[in-house]
Amino acid sequence: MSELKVTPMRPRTQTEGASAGAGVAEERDGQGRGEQARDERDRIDPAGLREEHERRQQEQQKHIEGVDRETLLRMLYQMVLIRRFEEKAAEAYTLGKIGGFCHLYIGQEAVAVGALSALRPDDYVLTSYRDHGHALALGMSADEVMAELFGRAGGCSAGKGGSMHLFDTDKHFLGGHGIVGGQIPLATGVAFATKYKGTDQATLCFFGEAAVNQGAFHESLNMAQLWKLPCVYICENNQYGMGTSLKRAMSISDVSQKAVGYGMESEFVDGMDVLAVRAATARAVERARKDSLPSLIEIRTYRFMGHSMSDPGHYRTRAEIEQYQERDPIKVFGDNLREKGVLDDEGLKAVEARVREEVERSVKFADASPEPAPEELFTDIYASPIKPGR
Ligand SMILES: Cc1ncc(C[n+]2csc(CCOP(=O)(O)OP(=O)(O)O)c2C)c(N)n1
Ligand SMILES: [Mg+2]
Repeated sequence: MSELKVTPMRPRTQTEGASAGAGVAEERDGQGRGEQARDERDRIDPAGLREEHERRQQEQQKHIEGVDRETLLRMLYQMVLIRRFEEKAAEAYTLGKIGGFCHLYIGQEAVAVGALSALRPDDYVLTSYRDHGHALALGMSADEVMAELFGRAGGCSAGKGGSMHLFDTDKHFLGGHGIVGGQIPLATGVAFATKYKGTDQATLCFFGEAAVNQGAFHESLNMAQLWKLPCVYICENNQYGMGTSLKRAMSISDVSQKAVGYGMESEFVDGMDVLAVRAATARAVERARKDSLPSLIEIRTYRFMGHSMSDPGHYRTRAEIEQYQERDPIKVFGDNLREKGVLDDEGLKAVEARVREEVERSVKFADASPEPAPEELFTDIYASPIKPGR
């Protein structure tokens, strides 16, 4: 169907069935015997996983040779920054410094960092509420992102958006959206606008796999292919929509196949390999820029933390999480960079130290930043703001 190569990662054998371990299947709401039998078939095979892990490790080492050192180190820095930033955000949340919802990206860092590394600064980016990683990977400062999480005036959305509504027009980052799938038609419209204006900008639209069953996704893909819009649709398939596993909610498990019905190019990528994500996105962005054509990329990933800060996690087992943590995208990349001599232990420690300093500083900045002033209540709400008292 396309010149893009699909690299299957044995999706159905390694993942969702893990919670069939002793006693856990009964805990899963609404599952019958048939489902449990399927879980048995899908049970994790540790030896197979290890073998695959090693194979992918070698694959990434080969990719490292084709990317310059500065880019590699920047990607590592961004991934570590996202991880440590979010660990700090989780701590601040439990201290009551962050209100409302807060969805962590830990485990998925390679997706935002790899994909956004393939963009030009004037390309557009839209994503869901799980947006801290994208904002940081786009170069937004940890200060303004942390202050936004704290609801402070120094935040990127002036403290009125919070965790789910990060935004930066200078960086062409158009949100941060709380409605599942809401950003998909918006991104389609942005791609339409750039095409109408005759620019060669690409638009990247990130969303979770649970958004794919929405009508808006299908309507958007249909229009994008029909009108040849330069939009790259990136499904971050972390395999769960809140507490519901993909296989309980979707009739097929390979999201990339959804493109077939619209005659659109598609690709399936390992989301634990930052360089594989970068390469696949670069191919799709080139298609958008040169040929004004859309693409769908399914990036198979995993979130190590709960859906949000209030997730009891009854729908999966610790064993399943640990299986994925073995393929932690930051550890894999760091190990490979060391193996290939791009940096040594000291270099890695220096990255951690720089990141820690940046994150600590962001908390101080957010703490010191004032609450938004009451008179700001009506600003930045509509393009033509309603004047108070009218
Ligand atoms: C239209 C709509 N329906 C339901 C919700 C509630 N909701 C918030 S997150 C979520 C799950 C989305 O999962 P997915 O798209 O896979 O993204 P992930 O959270 O895994 O990143 C749901 C159902 C919502 N915000 N918007
Ligand atoms: Mg999901």
